[in-house]
Amino acid sequence: MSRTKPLYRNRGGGQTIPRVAFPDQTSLSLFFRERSAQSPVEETTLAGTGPERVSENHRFRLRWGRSAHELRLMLRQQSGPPVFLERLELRLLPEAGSGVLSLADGAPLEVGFRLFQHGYHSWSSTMLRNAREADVFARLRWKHNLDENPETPHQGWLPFLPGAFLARRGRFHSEGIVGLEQEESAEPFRFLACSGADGQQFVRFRVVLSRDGRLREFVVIWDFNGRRFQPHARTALTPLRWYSQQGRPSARRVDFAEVLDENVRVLSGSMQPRVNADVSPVGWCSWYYYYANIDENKMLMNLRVLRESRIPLDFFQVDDGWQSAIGDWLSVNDRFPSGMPFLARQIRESGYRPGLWLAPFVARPDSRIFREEPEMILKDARDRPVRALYNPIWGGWTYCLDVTHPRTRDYIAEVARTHTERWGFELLKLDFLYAAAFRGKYHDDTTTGAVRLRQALELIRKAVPRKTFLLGCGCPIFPAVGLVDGMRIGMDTNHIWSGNLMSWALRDRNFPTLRSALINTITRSALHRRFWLNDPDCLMVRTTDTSLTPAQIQLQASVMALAGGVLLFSDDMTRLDREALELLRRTRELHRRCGQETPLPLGLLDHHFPRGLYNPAGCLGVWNPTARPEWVRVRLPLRVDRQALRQARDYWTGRRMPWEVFEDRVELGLGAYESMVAILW
Ligand code: 9PG
Repeated sequence: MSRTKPLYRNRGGGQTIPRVAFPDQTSLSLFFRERSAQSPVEETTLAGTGPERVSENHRFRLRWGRSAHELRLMLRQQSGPPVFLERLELRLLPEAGSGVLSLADGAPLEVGFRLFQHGYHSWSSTMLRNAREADVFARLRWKHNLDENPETPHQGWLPFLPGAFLARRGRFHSEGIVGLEQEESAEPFRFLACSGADGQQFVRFRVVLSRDGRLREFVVIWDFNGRRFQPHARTALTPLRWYSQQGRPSARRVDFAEVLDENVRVLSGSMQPRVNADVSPVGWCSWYYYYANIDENKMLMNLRVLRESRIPLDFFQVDDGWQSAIGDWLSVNDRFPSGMPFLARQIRESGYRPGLWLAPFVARPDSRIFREEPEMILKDARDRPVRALYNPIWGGWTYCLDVTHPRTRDYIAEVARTHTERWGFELLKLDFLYAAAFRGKYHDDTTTGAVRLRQALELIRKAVPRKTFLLGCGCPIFPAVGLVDGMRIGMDTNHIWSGNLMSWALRDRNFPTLRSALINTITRSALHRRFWLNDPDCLMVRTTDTSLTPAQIQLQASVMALAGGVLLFSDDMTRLDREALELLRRTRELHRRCGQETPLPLGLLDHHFPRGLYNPAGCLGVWNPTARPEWVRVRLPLRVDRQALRQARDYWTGRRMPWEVFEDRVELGLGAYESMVAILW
């Protein structure tokens, strides 16, 4: 049972005014293609009010089902030939009626408000944005498609022009979840909208803010991804849950994180998430020290040191580098001469559950399946293989599979069965899953990206034993709920703190850095134990081969332990000194305590890197993630006992917390990258 209590509710209490009037103050447009998936996009308006809207010039009918906080839509094509659906756009009309999402109502114009922008998949950045920022994506199209939604308009792709001129400020897309907050007025306003998990379309939100902080545009977009739609067919649109509140629920400033937390908790009640583990598992992963340079001997050496260290672990996971080619998951390369069943047995005999990495929906041209089974490879309209990514480590372009083709489905199921039942792996890290949602000429052209991904994951889930731990990675968020046990919720970590020349040149907000990985770990806390167990990516404590400072390493350990998700070590265990091993041990101890709860970010929309995280197991972390000393102010959740705060000690040093405790916050001075974890009881 979660100990997280709702702080206030939308109904009752008299303080809350519903501000969004669905469906009356909205306009609706359907975008589709008539003759083929390549013909021009047409737009039709769905007119009318009340429970039904009908298209003006074509033959669509849309029914509304709505309760206080949920919107359900059903689309039907009345007659005519098949069409290819692109998207449905629902636009809130700020000017219609009284104050529908008119955020600047009564607020001074210069007061900006804040946006909670949620990313499309595991690696996509999730954080605060404000009206003066631009929605900056990587310059290169393929990089955008790698870790953002390829269907979301990509601004500023021209490589030689400074992006700031191209990317308009204040114009954002948020994927699956969006939050808006305007706090600086007499009547603070909060709005949150969230996609349901069982939907057939990805939902995204387009939000346009003017420089002075007013809301200019708010659009909900259901993405049909070009799917074919038959006459008389019906389709349910992904349900939308929303929450809005204006006025002060109590004298104290409520953190937006609490609104998000409460709503994701309610939403997850209508799903069947796989949250079975009492305490989130701990393990070792080969990637962040060895990358693809692994071999049997290195794996056995690490096993031995881990065993001798006596740090209790659940999983030992072999990452990328064992397979004979990307796409050929049934054969190993010659660096694993004794084969994978042997390695799995060695891992089990050391007392750990064996884990294995694979990227089941992509293939490289040098793989057997690419050469011999062309029907398994997804093609575009001009019959060229569809690129999933460019990975220099693998040798370059890597392509998508047609996951709807029966031959591909048989192969994927056979791979999943072989790895688990025949080879003996109990955890599969399924990577680059976003590829199943790419566009192309699919064998089944009635599927959307969200449906293809969900069906492909269902196939794997059904093929493996019930206890198998499936860890999603590079995976769009919503379709995976209920199918994976764990999910990476941030970009790859790294042994650098922040961006380098390359990330700057690419203007890449998802570039793998420790800073970015920790931001997502904090900002996506609400998903943990609601949708699955969050995986913040690996903890690295080495003091050589790293440019991280001891303070940054401790900050990493503080955030990862408090986050309570899957905790994976990823160092060469044979090279860690005593102090580093001791840090692993202590982090694991803290995690044991925090690993049963959903943590709460503190000041989620106060900074891009929120300054604190509260774990209901009685631990409250605060940090300064900057290179200069900082006076840190952290908002407190209602349920934290103020007396306990005054007496708390720092987990790392055992010293009394040097903070000043106020009614609604704590304040303290912290050095560069300094972090503390207060133990409250
Ligand atoms: C294995 C890795 C690790 C890691 C995953 C994922 O664009 N790229 O070339 C690219 C390479 C690696 C990557 C993401 C993108 O990381 O997140 O934990 O398993 O694959 O290859």
